Amino acid sequence: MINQKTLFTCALLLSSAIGATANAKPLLVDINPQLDPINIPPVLIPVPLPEDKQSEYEVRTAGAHFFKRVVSSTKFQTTSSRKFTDLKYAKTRVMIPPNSSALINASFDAESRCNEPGGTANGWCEVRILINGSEGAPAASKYPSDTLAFDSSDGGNEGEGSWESHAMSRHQCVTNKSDDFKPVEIAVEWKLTNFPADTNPQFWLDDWSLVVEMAEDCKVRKIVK
Ligand SMILES: [Ca+2]
Ligand SMILES: [Ca+2]
Repeated sequence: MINQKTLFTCALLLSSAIGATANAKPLLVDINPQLDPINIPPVLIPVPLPEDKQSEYEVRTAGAHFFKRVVSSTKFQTTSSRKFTDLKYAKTRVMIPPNSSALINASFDAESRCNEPGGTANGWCEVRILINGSEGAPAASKYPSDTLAFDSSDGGNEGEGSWESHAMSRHQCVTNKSDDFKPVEIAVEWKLTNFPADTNPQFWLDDWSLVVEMAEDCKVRKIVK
């Protein structure tokens, strides 16, 4: 789906940044899978650690599904925003029953185009799904610069006719400890990432669907090394 999305890692010495001893082991950090490693000089880049440590992986388990909603559109939208903004109409609200928890599963698929006329930047077009105010797991956008490329411009090789079909899903346990139903909003946001400021890339989405499901009694386990 993303031809140039090649994972690479950079050995990063953080001893001075975090006050560790000179004997501290180098920390391996994914600095940017979307960038072409051929064009990046092999230097140590001072990537700040996120406030809360990333899990190696996470497991969410629930029982039977008890709810499903599908929001969809056949009308295209475009954005040139470099900051996350709402994908119009791709938003809905569900209700968590009193004194319960639910696994909320949100899936999004669309016809997509991500292009920069005349440009050669290794930019990408990013989507995130907010569940109850924060990005559902895997929360890729929470840990820049290794964020999710829903689509990419392929270094300028994508054009006005580069329509493709892409998909993603996000998940979250939401607990309602009250005696009333708890409203929870699910919203799709989109933006352009890593394009130079003086360029005019465009992100197109069309024929999209947002599928929201809930399953009863959610438990989450985060595995951190
Ligand atoms: Ca259409
Ligand atoms: Ca593409």
